[in-house]
Amino acid sequence: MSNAKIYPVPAETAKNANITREQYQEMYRRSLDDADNFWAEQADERLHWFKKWDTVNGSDLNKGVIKWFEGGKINAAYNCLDRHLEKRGSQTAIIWEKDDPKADAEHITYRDLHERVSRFANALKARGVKKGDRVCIYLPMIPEAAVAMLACARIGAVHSVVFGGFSPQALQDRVLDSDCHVVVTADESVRGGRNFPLKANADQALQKCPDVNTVFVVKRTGGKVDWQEGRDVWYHEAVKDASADCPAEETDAEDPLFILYTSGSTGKPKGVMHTTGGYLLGASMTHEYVFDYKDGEVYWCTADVGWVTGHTYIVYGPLANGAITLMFEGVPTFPDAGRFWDVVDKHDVAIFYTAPTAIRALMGQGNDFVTRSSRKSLRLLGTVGEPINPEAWEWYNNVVGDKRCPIVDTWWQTETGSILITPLPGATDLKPGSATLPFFGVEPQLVDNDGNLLDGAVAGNLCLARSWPSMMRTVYGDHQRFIETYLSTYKGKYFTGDGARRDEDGYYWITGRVDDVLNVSGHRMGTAEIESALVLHAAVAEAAVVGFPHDVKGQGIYAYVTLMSGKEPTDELKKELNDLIRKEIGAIAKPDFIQWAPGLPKTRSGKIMRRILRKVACNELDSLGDTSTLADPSVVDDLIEDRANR
Ligand code: 6R9
Repeated sequence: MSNAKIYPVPAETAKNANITREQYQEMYRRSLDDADNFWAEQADERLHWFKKWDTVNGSDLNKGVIKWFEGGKINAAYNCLDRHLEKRGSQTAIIWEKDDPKADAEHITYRDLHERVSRFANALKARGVKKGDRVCIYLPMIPEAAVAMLACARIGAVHSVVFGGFSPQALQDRVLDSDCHVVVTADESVRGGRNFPLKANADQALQKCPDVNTVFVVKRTGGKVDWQEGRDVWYHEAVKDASADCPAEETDAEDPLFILYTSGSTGKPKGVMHTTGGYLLGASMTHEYVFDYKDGEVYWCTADVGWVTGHTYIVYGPLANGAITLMFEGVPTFPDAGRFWDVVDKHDVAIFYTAPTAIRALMGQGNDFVTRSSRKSLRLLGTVGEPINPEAWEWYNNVVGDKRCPIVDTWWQTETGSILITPLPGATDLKPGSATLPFFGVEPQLVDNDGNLLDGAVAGNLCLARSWPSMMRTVYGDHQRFIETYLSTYKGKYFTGDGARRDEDGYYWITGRVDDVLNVSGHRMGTAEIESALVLHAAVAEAAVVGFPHDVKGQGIYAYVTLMSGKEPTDELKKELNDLIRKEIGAIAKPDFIQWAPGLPKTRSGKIMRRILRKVACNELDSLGDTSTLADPSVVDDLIEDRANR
């Protein structure tokens, strides 16, 4: 895109930037050419170590070994709390903006947070949680989510946060896969003025989890809950009885910090495992440099803590840097589509980080919801989760940012732990729709399908040629799957699953997934997961799910369903299938379209030709491509005839 519009770094931003253009170039070169020293200096400067490491980088992508700062002793909660107490104990750490716009926000200081974390850490210990044990956190966007994460980190336990919007079945799968014996939940969650029965979901999920011996329940609404004596414990009672003194465990840099499940192209969601030292370094460094964070500023990332963005950019990154992080319980459209900007004014937010899907949805509601607010505190905007179309970028820039706030379009993944391709506001000229340039230590490469390295301005499969500190270490319980999924497609490189284009300025333009992963409103889902849910229905013989472009959600979900012979395709059945998906995965995975397909296009060897199904779902009938290898080409005509979204 040689004709792409360029937005130079504003002079004001350049003048005060944490990283200038010259610094970026110098540091980037050094991060590749003198990597061990570069990372050792960063780790030394930004983190507190009980004991320094023996080896900076012990990774070998060919062998599937990823290790950073091995032998170092460190604690993530100590870095996010204790070391700030002297200088900023009475500074706000977390601003909690509740769902109800009229409710007072809660300001939690670093000292308060330290105490809350220590108490809950002791409460966990009192229920037998030890270093290395997994603890499942199934909470809404309330401060206790951050407290519970940090309490685990404090004692060396491994948290596994499950998004509060996931179904009981999805929760059960995750609790079992990581063998959690303790779950932290709330009576109800509150979103958009409505209450949702979180504890009831957890109860249902845990019916088949006999090893769960403790469920801590945060009282959020006071709604009625069932109670299992012996297992269930009120959070507020547990912390009241616990001591506020809990020394931080001296964990190894390579001890696990958390597991977070994410969807891949095949099978069940994978437990992506991150360890302590490298992850925290990536989180802290990117938070300061990418968001150009200055002491005392209010920083707001709108993600849910159930996703990696919430982990790294609501909790670990900002708190490691002693920042003020805003946590929002509600939704962008309640009580109306101006809520984000009202909250920005209410708390003088300087840095605002959200997803393109939210921007597109709000853009569709008109400018008045934005312009009624002042937004004068805003200094920097960010996006994450999916490619942003230039139109949405321009609106974000012109209307939300009043043309004075640089936008950082940040590319990264659950697996990468922290931002890898991104502008730095004081160093990088922007092009709408491009995530621009690699962060320090990141060596992106584009390869063709045979793995040949592509040079210059070209499109290809996005790989990373070397390990970086916050990279995932393994798939929990299945290291072979880690190697096969990420390190085997292109030997010696990490394969992202994304396609990208590099332009003549070396800027990267992420084009989206090249595998069978969908990105719906920034949520990752495997087509295989949705298909597995559909075929659980007794009337369904076979199902194939593909994505199609969707104006607001980025991608929509299109399901082709073949029924057992003799079964009637009815609206009632469609509803049952939707309910089934809601039950198995969650409402976010509900298809936009279900098409009854008497047959699916298959090769003679029985492989479903998804390429064709995608074309039909996208209404791109002129470019179906070669159908000659189909066992029965007439199947395609039937599909076209009956398509659901023309
Ligand atoms: C952080 C996060 C990862 C996938 C990734 C890619 C897409 C994320 C993007 C982006 C274009 C960006 N993605 N950021 N695509 N531009 N700035 O979202 O993690 O949920 O694991 O999703 O999201 O396709 O591979 P995760």
